[in-house]
Amino acid sequence: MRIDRQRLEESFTQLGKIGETLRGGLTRLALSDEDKRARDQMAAWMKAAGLRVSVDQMGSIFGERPGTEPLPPVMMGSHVDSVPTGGKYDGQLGVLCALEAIRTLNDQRARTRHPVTLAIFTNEEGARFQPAMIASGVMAGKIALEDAYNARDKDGIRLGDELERIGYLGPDPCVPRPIRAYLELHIEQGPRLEEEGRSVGVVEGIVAIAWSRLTFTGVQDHAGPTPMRIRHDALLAAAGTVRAVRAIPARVSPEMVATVGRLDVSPNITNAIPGRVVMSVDIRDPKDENVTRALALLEGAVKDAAASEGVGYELEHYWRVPLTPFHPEVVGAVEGAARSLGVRYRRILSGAGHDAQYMAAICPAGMIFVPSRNGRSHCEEEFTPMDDIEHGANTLLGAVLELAG
Ligand code: HGY
Ligand code: MN
Ligand code: MN
Repeated sequence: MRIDRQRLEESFTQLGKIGETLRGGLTRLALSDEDKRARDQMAAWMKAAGLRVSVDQMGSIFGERPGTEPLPPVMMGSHVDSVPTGGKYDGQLGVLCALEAIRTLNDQRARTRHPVTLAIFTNEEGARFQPAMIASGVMAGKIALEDAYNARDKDGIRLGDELERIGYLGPDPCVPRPIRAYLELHIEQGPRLEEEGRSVGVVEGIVAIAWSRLTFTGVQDHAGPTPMRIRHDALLAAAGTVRAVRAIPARVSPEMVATVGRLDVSPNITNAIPGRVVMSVDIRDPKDENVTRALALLEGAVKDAAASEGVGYELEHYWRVPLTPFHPEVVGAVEGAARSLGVRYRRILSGAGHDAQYMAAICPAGMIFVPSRNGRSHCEEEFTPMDDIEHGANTLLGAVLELAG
């Protein structure tokens, strides 16, 4: 049984038009009008595939294909929201390969013991609303529903209000449910598979992730008459901290990554000394204890930067996900499918977070990676060749058949 490459490619092209950027990337922020249109398109395709479609309280969409027995479903999921000027493969590829797997089961009139469900999780990217993976986080019982509803974007708009506005505030409780296994096909977003000429990554787990929000409060003042000796410049403390964050991984572990991606300066004009800076810190490592050590180093660097410039600070570690190993049975099913297809694969750890990370807390979970050209992602250059997508989608189909019986 093989997926229909042509049909998959057509759906990819069509869905990719929703939120497409001039340079061929994707800007489809969670709960935006583009996200709504993509959700509506996916719901229509799911209905056309005969799936029973439902929406939960976090707006996640589920399409269930019945099994022959009343058993917990095998769920294939990912997300359709993107980062600003992101790519068309991150998230979108996973939901479309899952749809194609179901369409293939329908073509072949295949009957599985367990039902097979397609899941589309809300706000995986954490680009518009923090933290990332918020809907699977609520479902896994790691994030309170009210806290998720109260998450606000940079314009102060509430997640809960946006769910209502686009018509995806669903009735179904967003709580753990019986799931036989969760599978997510995703792009690697790193260079390894391509470097080694492999089409498929059998993902063994996801690294530990910590997000912090850091606010420096200095003294806003006039850039002209204020002598240097009496300044308390919030941006100077922030600049020192950006360099300190960059230096942390080398002091902790070769696998560690640390990133300052967001820097909001106010009042952010030429002729005023910045009184306030808000910045993000993203730290990841395969070992939880290394992340904890890095956060302690961050704390020290922030204290020094604030003290030397005489500014105040607030450092909030607001999101932490532990190293998440995937379930051996699911990893085995993925590896078995790749092997029986004869595709070149390797076992691999994910440096990016995914909904599978939270799903692993409530059911056996696993992932399938396909290569990213030059390892690039979260950018308009994101690309995966169709041959690799075909191998990945067939691996997904094989793993689902194995797990659903
Ligand atoms: O942050 C991540 O790793 C994912 O792209 N949300
Ligand atoms: Mn993703
Ligand atoms: Mn992403």
